[in-house]
Amino acid sequence: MANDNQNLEKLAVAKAAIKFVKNNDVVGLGTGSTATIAIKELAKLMVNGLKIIGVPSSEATKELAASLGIPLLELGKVNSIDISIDGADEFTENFELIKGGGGALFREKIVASLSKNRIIITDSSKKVNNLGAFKVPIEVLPTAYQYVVDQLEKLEGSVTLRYKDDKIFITDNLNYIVDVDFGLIDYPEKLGVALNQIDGILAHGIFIKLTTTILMAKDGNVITYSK
Ligand code: ABF
Repeated sequence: MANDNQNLEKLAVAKAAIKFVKNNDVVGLGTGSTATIAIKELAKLMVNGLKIIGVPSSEATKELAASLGIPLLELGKVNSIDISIDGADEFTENFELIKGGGGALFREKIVASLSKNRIIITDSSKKVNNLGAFKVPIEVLPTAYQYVVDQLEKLEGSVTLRYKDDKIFITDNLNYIVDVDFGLIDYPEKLGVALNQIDGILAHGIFIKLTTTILMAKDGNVITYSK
């Protein structure tokens, strides 16, 4: 559970992120605790007249947004998003991210890919020189599980099937998540390409060239990294 200071940091970056949202924007709504705060702040602006349409990146976000009265579009029926606001598990100053700690990486990646402007909201604990301390979440089709594990091990990954409450974690898309330790990743784009070649992987949590702005809370300030 985040402490008060962490919640204040999340609120600060959330408030900074929603300043980028314009009236009548189609807004990609991220997943995770920081994105949740941003969604609640967006709902407050709607009370003051902001008009947006949301595109949720998970069932949890869909339920939250619906409960706040945010009009929603179904991700599968959207061909363009004006701005998306989402969290991350790790990021570098080269705008390389690891996402998927919350298990929503596939839809998050589709939302980001559809977005003209992509805002990542984080805190200083997520900033790293090299990705990899956080294991790479990978969404795997259950029917391909053992094959994918073998291929990941050939890439020198140490594979852990994700569980939740003593049961295998099942994503919104009815797949498994494996968390893979590749050690510190010197060439994340190259690893991402290799992962994309493995049949049975729906998506991996290495996000490259999918971010335009990173907002990082640090010591009461918001630091902006922009491309
Ligand atoms: C989501 O934000 C996930 O990709 C990532 O795991 C999570 C980070 O969550 P939090 O903001 O709670 O740290 O986009």
